[in-house]
Amino acid sequence: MWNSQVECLTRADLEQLQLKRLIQTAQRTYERVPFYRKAFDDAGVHPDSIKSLADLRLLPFTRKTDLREHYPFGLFSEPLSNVSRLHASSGTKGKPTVVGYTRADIDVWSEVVARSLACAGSKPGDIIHNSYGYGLFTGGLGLHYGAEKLGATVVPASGGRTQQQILLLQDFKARVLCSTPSYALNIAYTLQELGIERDSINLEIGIFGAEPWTEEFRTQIEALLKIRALDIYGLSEVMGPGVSMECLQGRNGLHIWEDHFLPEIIDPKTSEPLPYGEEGELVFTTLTKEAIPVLRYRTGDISKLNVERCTCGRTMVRMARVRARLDDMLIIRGVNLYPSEIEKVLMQIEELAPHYQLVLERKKALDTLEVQVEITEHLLQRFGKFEDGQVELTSLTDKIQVLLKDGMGLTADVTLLKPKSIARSEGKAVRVIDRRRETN
Ligand code: DLL
Repeated sequence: MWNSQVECLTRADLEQLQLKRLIQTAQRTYERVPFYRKAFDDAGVHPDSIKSLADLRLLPFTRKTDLREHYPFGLFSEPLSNVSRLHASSGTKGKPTVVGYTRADIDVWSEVVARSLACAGSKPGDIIHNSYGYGLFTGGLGLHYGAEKLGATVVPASGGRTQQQILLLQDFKARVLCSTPSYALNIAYTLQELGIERDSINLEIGIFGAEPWTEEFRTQIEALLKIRALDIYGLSEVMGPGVSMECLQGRNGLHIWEDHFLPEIIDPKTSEPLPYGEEGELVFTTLTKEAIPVLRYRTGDISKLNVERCTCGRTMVRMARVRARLDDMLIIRGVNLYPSEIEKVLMQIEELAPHYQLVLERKKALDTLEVQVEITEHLLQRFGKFEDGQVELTSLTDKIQVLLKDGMGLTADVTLLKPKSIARSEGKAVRVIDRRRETN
């Protein structure tokens, strides 16, 4: 364990620390950020009203739109002269969201990432190959600083140029791979395509996150790369990677570093807090952030919390693997579902490769879904040419349609593709192509 004193605090001591820090954060935001002062005043609340952790529910929520509306630095609680780093989202849905870090914020971030790496079984002296993108995205630099703090040797590979990355994996003999799960799969498939033996690389542990992935996806990556794959979670608005991490011993939920991030689960419709064990929207209040503290930030991620003691000895609450993002929910002819539910079905079919995309269109006011998925190289070899396998491919298509219909009541078109038809991920995979606006 990187910091057992903190990671194994009694719940009572932890809650005392959280309360002290919550009050400080409320004061900081009230005194320094006009947006929060107004929100407090509008709700008739003052930081002095906070007497216990339960009073958290008095505080205002923060949403992604609030960051956008105060672009770029309107929610900062420090002058830029005290901000040593900026990160930003790609801004595909409008203005990017910008976050900043003081020197102390970077230290805390490195600490929680070092804890996360150790939690996954990494240790000082490890060679850590970091394929998260470097740049405005928090993945690359976030993992990098934490790995250095741990005392590891970091290979700052970033995303892309996969063949070169494989060469580095072979020659530098990294034990730990940090990447999105979809990029790890890309590496695994590229190894196969190049005819490179798995045993020419030294990987033992994968630290995968930044996008939703299913247990079935984990099984595939672990089998192909012969590693233990662990889930890391985080978001830029709260810090970046390292808000929570699955432990090697328990592998049943991700420990939230609660001395820095105070979690809640709320009902997304009523905004009311839900008890431990119930699924809802994950909300975080930062407890130590200086540059841009956030109160009750609504992540849009669906999860639940488990406060039972973990076999690893850590007392920090665990969040369930993020099932999906609220805004990723698809409504297809009255059926509500998330991409991960389709992924689960596809991953169980032996003849399919784990490369898929979901294409949404709107035809005569009805939403339609086309599931595009690649067949395995192995199946293709059975026919020789894709075109020669029509009979088998038709029956496979029917089988998938029945599984989707029986499993989730979903009527979808299924298109089978040759291996390598879908663009390989180099960072966060694009699973859904939404053409509903164009086709309406
Ligand atoms: O993705 C930070 C990160 C980098 C996490 C590297 C882990 C590893 P953002 O770009 O701000 O930050 O995206 C945050 O990504 O709200 C989730 O929807 C999703 N996400 C992150 N980690 C996971 C995960 C980084 N382990 C958004 N499982 C979050 C599922 C995840 N979704």
